[in-house]
Amino acid sequence: MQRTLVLLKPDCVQRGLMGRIISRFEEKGLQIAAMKMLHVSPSMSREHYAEHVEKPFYPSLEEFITSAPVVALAIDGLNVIEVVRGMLGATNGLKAESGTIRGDFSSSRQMNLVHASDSPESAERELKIYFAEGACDYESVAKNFLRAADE
Ligand code: FUP
Repeated sequence: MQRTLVLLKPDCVQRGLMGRIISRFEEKGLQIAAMKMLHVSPSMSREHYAEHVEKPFYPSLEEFITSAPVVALAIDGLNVIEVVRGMLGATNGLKAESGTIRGDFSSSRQMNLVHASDSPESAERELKIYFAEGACDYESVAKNFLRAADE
């Protein structure tokens, strides 16, 4: 089992797409372990996007991510980091395949609706930023109908 950090970004909140996108994770059989709405502060943005802080597009990215609330989720599942990245599609909504979240709902590189951790190391780091208090461990009653016991 793995845990990943997902952020529904300000464009997702403002466009009223939160429910539809959370549903896709639930429908896939992934387990939501934590969820909250918050404003990302400039210092949280710098921590989250540490690898991008020196890049020319960073000021605009910070302005966007702090412009309205986001919804942070911790999501559990088998191989969930790769699975969720696949569900999101390519970074640029114009290039993301149809059937992916960005491919279906975004036509922008910056306003691509959802962030998800891209590696176990990123997930550990990002989960600490948004869920320092931890998440909820619980057993899914549907689990025996989501996968075989040896999967
Ligand atoms: P991703 O891992 O798909 O979220 O994408 P990146 O880590 O490459 O980029 C982080 C965020 O910066 C993305 F949401 C898109 C944004 N970005 C820009 O706004 N402009 C750019 O030129 C590149 C990325």
